[in-house]
This record gives sequence, structure tokens and C-alpha cells, in this order.
Amino acid sequence: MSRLVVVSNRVAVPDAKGAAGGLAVALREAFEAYPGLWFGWSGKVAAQPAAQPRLVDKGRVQYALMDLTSIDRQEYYSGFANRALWPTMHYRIGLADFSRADYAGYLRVNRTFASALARLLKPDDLIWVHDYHLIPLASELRSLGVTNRIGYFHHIPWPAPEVFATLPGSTQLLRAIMSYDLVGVHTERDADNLRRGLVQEIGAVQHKGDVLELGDRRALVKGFPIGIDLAGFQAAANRSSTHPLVRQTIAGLGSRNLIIGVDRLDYSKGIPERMESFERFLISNPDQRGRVTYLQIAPTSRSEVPEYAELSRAVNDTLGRINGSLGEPGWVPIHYVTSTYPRPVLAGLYRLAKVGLVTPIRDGMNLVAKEYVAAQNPADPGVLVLSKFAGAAQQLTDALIVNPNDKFEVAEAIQVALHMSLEERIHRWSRMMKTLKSQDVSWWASSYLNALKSRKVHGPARSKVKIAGTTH
Ligand code: GDG
Repeated sequence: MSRLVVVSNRVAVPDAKGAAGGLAVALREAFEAYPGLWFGWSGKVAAQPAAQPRLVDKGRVQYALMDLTSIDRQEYYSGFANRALWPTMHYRIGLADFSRADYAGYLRVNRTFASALARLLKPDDLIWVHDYHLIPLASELRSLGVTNRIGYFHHIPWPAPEVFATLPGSTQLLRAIMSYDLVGVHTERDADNLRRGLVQEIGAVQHKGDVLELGDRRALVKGFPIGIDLAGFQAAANRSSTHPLVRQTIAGLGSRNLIIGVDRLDYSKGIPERMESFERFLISNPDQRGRVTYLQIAPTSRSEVPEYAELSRAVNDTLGRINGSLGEPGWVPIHYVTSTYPRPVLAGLYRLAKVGLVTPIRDGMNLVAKEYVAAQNPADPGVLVLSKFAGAAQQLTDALIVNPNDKFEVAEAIQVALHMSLEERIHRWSRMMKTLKSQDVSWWASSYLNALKSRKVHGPARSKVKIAGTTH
């Protein structure tokens, strides 16, 4: 039986309680179907990391953990991945900070990972690489003679070709993409952007069935919208009302309506813009003052990256200004917390909220939108207000779809959501639930892996696809 070999920037080894993070939840069922290996960064920094990973066996999965040097971490992770690729992929080219040293570090870590991984591979392993930290990995593996099927899943948006082309190194990365047999993105919009980029920027030829050809390589580029563990999330939401933190929130709210936002503290999520939309809603609807509370949960993320520290300051300024100018004794309009809540509490808070505000400026998919819908009480569901720039908007067309840059439009949607009839809320919610049911997380993993298995294997090792050139 083939093994599934997952490669991702961070490896999520289940802890003593068996708790699992986002990608681990997504891959749980895939690892039920295949025995597996999960390879990637341990999250640790060492002065002289070992060339081979530390192996940890847990059930059907073996975890292979690589340490990085602090320079690796700085250049590969905080630098090129999070200060150049992340903003560019999210259309924020003004925030992109390219450095040749960071790019060289990114390529170096990918090469180190490839040579450590190559030694662990068996001929019929299916290799599934995740996310923008590891775009060059397949190219490096091919150059070491690896001929296995290799798939890549890109969890964030793929921008229009003219945006991606602004990034130095972008054509090398597009060439590297061609070393994969299957490239998955969340939406057809992203797939189309990537296919156009491959044709326009590196001269790939597009064949029927969305297969791109360059030299002796053929890559299929296709949308596979990620889903959630619907049943698991619903069960957590059903049980949630007994949780002390949820009860405390219910007591604190009194008769006020709750609006909720949940996001990593990231500039792609549109948090200060959302706060200003809520401010606009309160100014336009003075009768709502004191009758509604907006809770924003925003766990801090990537705080070592300067743009994130700057965002944190901007959010605090906006929050202070709005609460200071519109708050009253006994009522704070926006409650803002940066700690991480346990998943069952999150499910309970979603369920309490009359409105889920999910208004990213750009997002590959956005799982919060799906979790909010899943957590609702079927007899009295809340309303999802969703940015047209989240991948989720392509599927959840029964949400109130908004342009997150238009504060008046978002404010109006909040007003409509709070006044929507029960009948319309149930109608919209039921239709969204159908999609969440038919395209849940196990559907996502199995449809991706079936497509990867169906790709033809292309003979012996190919010549190396050159991606370096700037490695020093
Ligand atoms: C990337 C792409 C794509 C948040 N706060 C808490 C908490 N969370 C959980 C949410 C959700 C997850 O984090 C966030 O997922 P998103 O999809 O919303 O966003 P990213 O982290 O940016 O993920 C995105 C995703 O990859 C998958 O492909 O959808 O577009 O950017 O599950 O619930 N979880 C807990 N406590 C919190 O306080 N337990």
C-alpha cells in the first residue's frame, strides 16, 4: 500500500491530550486511509541542526522533525515566506519586502529539506507538499532523482499574473511549480490566475483539462476548496452552552446582540477596516448603541515580523478611538482579545453570535466563515457577512456578500443581518449547510489525493528545473 508523505512548514505532532491544529484536523482522515509520514520543521531553532530529522512514531503516522538555525528561520520563514511571498500573494505589493539574502535562505532550506526527505522516501509514496514556504521542494526532489507523484496545495490566494510578476524570483518559482504533478488551490479564480501566470510568464502550454506543459513536465492546476470537520464542529457547538466561558459571555451580554469576528492578527484579515465598518454602523443606527456588542478574537501571530507589530498598533489605535468616542458607562462597543480560546469555546461563541463578520481583504478560503455557519442553532441561525475576496464566498453564496473596503456597505449588511426574518435566516443557512456537508474536509483530502493518484508517472529523473541562480 502506498504511503502518504505530507510535507509542511510546521509539523503538528499531537500532544499528550491528542489535540490537533488546523492542518492536522484536515489530514486526519487522509492518514486513516494511508499509513503516513509527516515531514517538516519542528518549530525549534538549533545552533547546528542535524542533517537528518528526528523521528517520532504516533499511531499510523511517523513524524520527521527538522530543526532550523536562527538565520534559516529569519531568512526562510520570517523573511522570504512571510515578508515577500505572503503580502504578494495577498495583493499587498506595497508591504512586500524582498531581500536577496532571504530568498537565498528560502531556497537553501528547501534544498536541505529535500535532501533529508529524499532518503526517507519509498518508490510508491504519494508526496503532498503544503503551502508557500515550500514551493521549490519538488524541483529540489526531482533534481535528486525522485520520480514519485508529488502534489502541492497552496492554502493562500494565487494572485493575478501581473501582481505575482512584481516579486523578484517569481519566474523561477513558476518554473518550480511545474515540477509538481498536481497543484491545488482553493478556488477556480486562483487556479485561473496561476494557469495564466504559467502561460504568460514562463511560456507553458495549456492543454485540455487544465494541464500545463513545459519541457518534459506536465502539471494539472485545479481548485479543491478546503472544507471543515462539519460533524465535529456541530457537536462541539451543541455541547458548548455548559462551558464556563460561554456562560459568562451569555451573562455579560444580557439582552444585547453579539457580533463576532475571529481571525489571526493579520493584515489580510481586514480587522481595523472591520472595526471602522462597525463604527459606521453605530453612527448610522444610533438606536443600536448599547444594544449590540462586537467581540473580536484575534490571536497574535508572526509578531517578529515588523508589519505585524505595526498592525497590532493600528488595531489598538482604532479600537481605542472607537470605544472612546462611542462607548458609554456600562457599554463598551468593541471587545477585543488577543488570546487563543479552546476550540469548544470558539464554537460556543459563534453560536451565540447573531452576526458572523468575516471580512478579509484577501483570503485563500477562510475557515472561520464555515465554522460560524456550522456552529449555528438550526432553529435560530445567525447571519454570515462575508467578504467577496475570501475564497469561501465562491461557495457560500447565501451569505451577505460585501466589499470589505466599503465601510458603508459592510455597515448596511450588519444592519440587514440584525433585522433579517427567521424564515430568511433559516433559508440561507440551510443552503450553506448543504455545501458544507457535501464538501467537508474529508471530501477535500480524498478528492485531492484521488486526483494526485490518477496523474501519470513520468519516467526516470528529469533534468533539474533551474530555480536557483540567486542562491548566494
Ligand atoms: C490559511 C489561509 C485558508 C482562530 N482563532 C482561534 C482559533 N482559530 C482558528 C479558526 C480557524 C483557523 O484558526 C483560521 O483559519 P482561516 O482559514 O480562517 O485562516 P488562516 O489561519 O489564515 O489559514 C486561509 C486556511 O489556511 C486553510 O487552507 O482557509 O485562507 O490564510 O480554524 O477557528 N482556534 C482556536 N482558538 C482561537 O482563538 N482554537
